[in-house]
Amino acid sequence: MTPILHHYDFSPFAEKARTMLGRKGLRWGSVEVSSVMPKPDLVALTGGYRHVPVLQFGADVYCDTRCIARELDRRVPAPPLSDPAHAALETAIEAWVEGELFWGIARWASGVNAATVDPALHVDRARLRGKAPPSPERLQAVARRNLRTVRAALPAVAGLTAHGRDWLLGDAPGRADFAVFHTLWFLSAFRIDCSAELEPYPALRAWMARMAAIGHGTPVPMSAAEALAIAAQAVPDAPRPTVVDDAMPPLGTPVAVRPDGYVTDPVEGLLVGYDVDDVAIARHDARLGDTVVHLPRLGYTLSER
Ligand SMILES: N[C@@H](CCC(=O)N[C@@H](CS)C(=O)NCC(=O)O)C(=O)O
Repeated sequence: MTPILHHYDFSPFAEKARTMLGRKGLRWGSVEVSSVMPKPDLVALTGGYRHVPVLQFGADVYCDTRCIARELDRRVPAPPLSDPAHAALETAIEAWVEGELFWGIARWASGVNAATVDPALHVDRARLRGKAPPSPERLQAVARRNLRTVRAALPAVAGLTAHGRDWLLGDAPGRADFAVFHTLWFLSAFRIDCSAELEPYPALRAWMARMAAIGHGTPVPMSAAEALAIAAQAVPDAPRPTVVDDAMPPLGTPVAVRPDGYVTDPVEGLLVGYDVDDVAIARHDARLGDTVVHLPRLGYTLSER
């Protein structure tokens, strides 16, 4: 079954997913999503999740790049995106760079580019945080503060290449590589390129070039209408066997799942499966029929309805 990625070009998390699809050498349907709300087709597919990227296999919808990586490794095991020998370090590095470093770079690069991007982006992102739209002066002040964070974090990130090998942890690119790559890629995603900050780190820049050379596989442009029609015609996969975890509600419970830290609609439906990493929520929609939306457990809050 052909994977379909819902994404937009300057999204770093989408770049992570595109590079993972490239690592697998896949041909994939490429659906362009708006970078700001409203996103009626994406939200119809996910049942409320508005973030990007989202990966679709038929009537199964995978939200968040960590959930996407796990599913890609299940469906297309070789080459793996994660190395069991380094799983703990991969998780720690992913959480660190996609937290502290990512937000430093995002606030700095988007502040520097405040006047080069659509003003609707600033309004949308402030609303996503439950805040009023920022003034240009505020964006500049936030950018400057965050450059301090970036400069303090980069030496430790560069230290990941000090061993002189091609990839950060093992003999092949893994979750740590994809996480650091898309975070640093964001330095160059806007019109004013901020990647000069990497100049003191030649080994890191050489590693970035190796990561970029992985490419994106073969994206095939697809309309949102085509992707939704594929979901409507497909039947979701049977849920995988569920681990026993008495902290989770029983299967069949109506639940709502929402990303932490954002003002956004939850995904609502029936809990039909979970493992230690992800939850599976069954939904019924008049247009799409039955779908199953998959989300991570970490970074999301699941509540019983
Ligand atoms: N933890 C998520 C983060 C996704 C994320 O924050 N994506 C950004 C774009 S890079 C986003 O969706 N921003 C708001 C939007 O596009 O509506 C993941 O790993 O996929």
